[in-house]
Amino acid sequence: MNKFQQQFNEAVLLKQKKFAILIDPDKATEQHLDKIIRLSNESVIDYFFVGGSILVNGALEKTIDYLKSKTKIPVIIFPGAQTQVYNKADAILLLSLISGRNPELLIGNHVQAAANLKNSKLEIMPTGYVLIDGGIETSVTYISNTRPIPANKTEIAVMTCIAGEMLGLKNIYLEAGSGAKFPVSETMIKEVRAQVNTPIIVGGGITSPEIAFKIAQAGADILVVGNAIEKESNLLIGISEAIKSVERSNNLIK
Ligand code: 1GP
Repeated sequence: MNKFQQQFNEAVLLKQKKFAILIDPDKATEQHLDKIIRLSNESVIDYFFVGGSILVNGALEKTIDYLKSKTKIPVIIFPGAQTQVYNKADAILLLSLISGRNPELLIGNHVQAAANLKNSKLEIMPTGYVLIDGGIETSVTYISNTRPIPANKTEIAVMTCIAGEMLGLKNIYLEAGSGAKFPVSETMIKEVRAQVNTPIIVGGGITSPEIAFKIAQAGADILVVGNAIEKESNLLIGISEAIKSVERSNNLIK
């Protein structure tokens, strides 16, 4: 039933590290997707996350159909809006923007989307979405009309994540925002890891294997990379290798 949530939970228990590539349907040409799919077969990619802040009508469906026709890698919708629900994906992150104080993104949109989600066959993955300042104003802070948690306010981030877990959210997503100048800090990831038991997803500003390595080592269970791979698709090989090397060294230590 909850296949993907179980995989995420197992990643925490077994100290596995998962790698997700974020595909923005508006930017994804077939040529780009083909390249990513080919490279994905040569290295380890665990998930495609698909979604964007603003989407042209039909782009989400088209991208998911294309991925599904060409690869077996699971597709998880990472919705930028309540309309981004499509049955052919495998699962959807049901995001509650718990770092913000915008009621629509805490519960309003969920009410609007509830009937659609209930009728879909998607696995619903309740996720506390926590925006952390990544050094520039990103689309998500602008569109959500919320302020991110300052990068050095680890305590606020930790308490936000604890509250999210206590409210019953199954995953925590620490998000520096697409195109962030700097990713979520290792200190913050380590502290959150020490205080919550849910899987921790980290994204935004992961632009190199070195950064991915540090983020995985700090305690992220699932790492999400978008922009860097959009610009240079070959990077996914090095990033995948860096993430999986942390998993291997964890398993040696066990
Ligand atoms: C996913 O928004 C991120 O959490 C993706 O960020 O595009 O900076 O990799 P980048």
